[in-house]
Amino acid sequence: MATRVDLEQETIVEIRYPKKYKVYLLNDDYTSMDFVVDILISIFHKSLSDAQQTMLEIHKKNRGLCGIYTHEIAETKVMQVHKKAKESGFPLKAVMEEE
Ligand code: TYC
Repeated sequence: MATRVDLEQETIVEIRYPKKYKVYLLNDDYTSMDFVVDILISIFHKSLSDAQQTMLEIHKKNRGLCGIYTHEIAETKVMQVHKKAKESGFPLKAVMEEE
């Protein structure tokens, strides 16, 4: 004869989230304020007033957070900033840092 035993089972699930990276713009003396605002709108999808605020923060504190992304997207944002800046003759730099 067989007896059915109902065992309670606990399942442990480990979820690993991808690391996130902060992308910052750095201040310099040559890039125009309008160009930085344009970058913040076109690459970081900020509103005009957000972009103006972030640009002034960078101007005063030397760097400002533009967004937090997965590695590949953060890398792409940095490359897009450098490409647009180079094309426009500005020395604007972006950096990424693990969160
Ligand atoms: N400091 C620049 C100026 O006075 C403006 C500026 C702001 C440049 C932010 C870069 O990431 C930057 N024209």
